[in-house]
Amino acid sequence: MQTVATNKKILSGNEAIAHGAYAGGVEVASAYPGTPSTEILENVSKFKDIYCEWAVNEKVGMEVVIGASFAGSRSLTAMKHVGLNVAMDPLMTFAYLGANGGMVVVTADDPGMHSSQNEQDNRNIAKFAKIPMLEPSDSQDCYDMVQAALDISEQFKTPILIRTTTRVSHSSGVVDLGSFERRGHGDLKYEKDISRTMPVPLYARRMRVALEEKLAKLADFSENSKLQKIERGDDKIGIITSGIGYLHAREAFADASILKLGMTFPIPKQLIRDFATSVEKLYIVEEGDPYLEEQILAMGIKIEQPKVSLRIGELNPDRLKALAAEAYGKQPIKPAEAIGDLPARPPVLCPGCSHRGVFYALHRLKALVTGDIGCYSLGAFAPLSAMDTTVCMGASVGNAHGLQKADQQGRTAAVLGDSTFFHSGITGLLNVVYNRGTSTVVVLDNRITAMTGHQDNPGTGRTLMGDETTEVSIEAVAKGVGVKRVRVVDPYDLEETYNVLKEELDADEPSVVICKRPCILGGKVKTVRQFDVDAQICKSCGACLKLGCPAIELADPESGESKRKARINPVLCVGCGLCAQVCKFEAIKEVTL
Ligand SMILES: Cc1ncc(C[n+]2csc(CCOP(=O)(O)OP(=O)(O)O)c2C)c(N)n1
Ligand code: SF4
Ligand code: SF4
Repeated sequence: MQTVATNKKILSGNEAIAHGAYAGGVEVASAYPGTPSTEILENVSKFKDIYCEWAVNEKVGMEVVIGASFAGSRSLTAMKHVGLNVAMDPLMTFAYLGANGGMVVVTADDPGMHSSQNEQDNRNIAKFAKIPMLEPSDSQDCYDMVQAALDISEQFKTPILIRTTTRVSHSSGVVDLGSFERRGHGDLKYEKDISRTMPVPLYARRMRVALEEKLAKLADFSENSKLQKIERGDDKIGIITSGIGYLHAREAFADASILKLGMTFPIPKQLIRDFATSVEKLYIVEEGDPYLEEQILAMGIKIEQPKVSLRIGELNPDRLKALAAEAYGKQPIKPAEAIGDLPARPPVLCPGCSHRGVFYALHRLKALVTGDIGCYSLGAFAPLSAMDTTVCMGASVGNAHGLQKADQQGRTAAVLGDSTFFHSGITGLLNVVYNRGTSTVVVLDNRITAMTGHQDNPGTGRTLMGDETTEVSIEAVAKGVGVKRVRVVDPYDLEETYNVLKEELDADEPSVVICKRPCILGGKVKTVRQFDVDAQICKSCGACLKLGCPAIELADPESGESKRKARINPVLCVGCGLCAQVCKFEAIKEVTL
């Protein structure tokens, strides 16, 4: 047992989850990064007595913590909402097997899609997977609920889900860490009992029945749990809410009575019934799907159906104030005016980004590009305009293979990053080789997981805990799964990149082109060069602008020239030299620093 001083700290929800995991005795944590969950593991890694790791994908992360739970250790995995889709296969069956050591799964949902390809409410997954779920509203809840969740998990022998949303994950608040002793390992250990760990039909059918019995017990627990709180106001309006909805409802409906549900699966039916009968009008405030609403309606309870819909996007005070105005029969609130006259700035790859040259070449090759998820998704936008599709992590490879098998004519390339390749690109590639495909897979190997904030991955040679490890070679993996044509190019060399891509796209067998250059922001690149445009030579042809480098601009209109010439912003230029390679007139030259 290790004693930690009593203290209060300002913590984001994600930091508070990490602190809760520490206090609650988590011994193993494994996760794959994804906004808004990434900082959970980054903060867990600060507690040296927790073993933690970046898993190659969420499914593996889930499997690792299941293994730790088998061993009797407390464990935690965290992921963004779409990550839970990847991890569903082991989770669904682990619900049958049940936890030994407490096992928490955090799903960080992203209403409003700040940094995600879809909006999905993973509260539905708790119900679907038949595992209990807690929903924190703020950082204090995050801290407390991780510890409560670990206890519930062990008490009921079940994995447990904690659902946060972007605001809960990223907002900071004061957390009272209390006076605690980090919980030790406890008495649980691995004990061989295949009737609990092997869901062959004989045992799985029994487990299925036991699971329903467990859910009934969890429903009783939910009914009487301190996680459910009633704040009595007047009895004219009652609100049932959870998660961030509670904070917004508290602000907008200052006088109302509120039932804040901390445990939202199973829901406490009797508590809800009693609360509903204690108020005149009942509203449900929840971010995302009508998850609570549908279950409460199914109980035959009357709920107000306001005109103001909360379904799509993030909740915010304005939306809740509009709902409150409607509920109290007041004038509708005018939505806040959008700030005008700000120039629209499309998202762009950083100056000197190693992905730029590849997209420039693919555009010139008129390739259909099945893309993937990473910084390189930005290759879809003008002027590069070189990506056609994005579905989910790793899908680029299967998508390209499908297009080819459906006889799509012309050049097709699957483009994905190094982290995405290790996450789920490898299996797609294996499928191409096995099924006699001819796809070209382009791996944009910038030696880091850039988009989520530069986390290590199997290609970087370093673990989350800072240890050196085997640096997995993408080239060797590609050859290992049976690809004969594997090429490595420097994407800063436009001619080489173009020629190699052309050859491989035209080849009638599977190929992999690894475009290798570290991310300019990864800390591994030292900027020592800079380029400038000689205005005397520049013919205003605009060729350099087609690279979409934010450092290249047009001279001011008042410069007096009939055509605006290109110029380079020295603050932004990092000297990749791509623009000098595309200028036919040699107007762009390296300058001495
Ligand atoms: C299933 C899933 N997990 C996590 C994410 C979050 N995510 C978006 S891009 C990305 C990794 C990108 O890294 P990499 O492929 O190396 O490309 P880079 O950003 O470095 O160009 C991650 C983890 C996601 N979108 N989907
Ligand atoms: S962070 Fe790195 S990979 Fe992402 S756009 Fe910038 S340079 Fe490119
Ligand atoms: S050298 Fe050219 S392309 Fe590269 S960062 Fe500078 S301006 Fe942009």
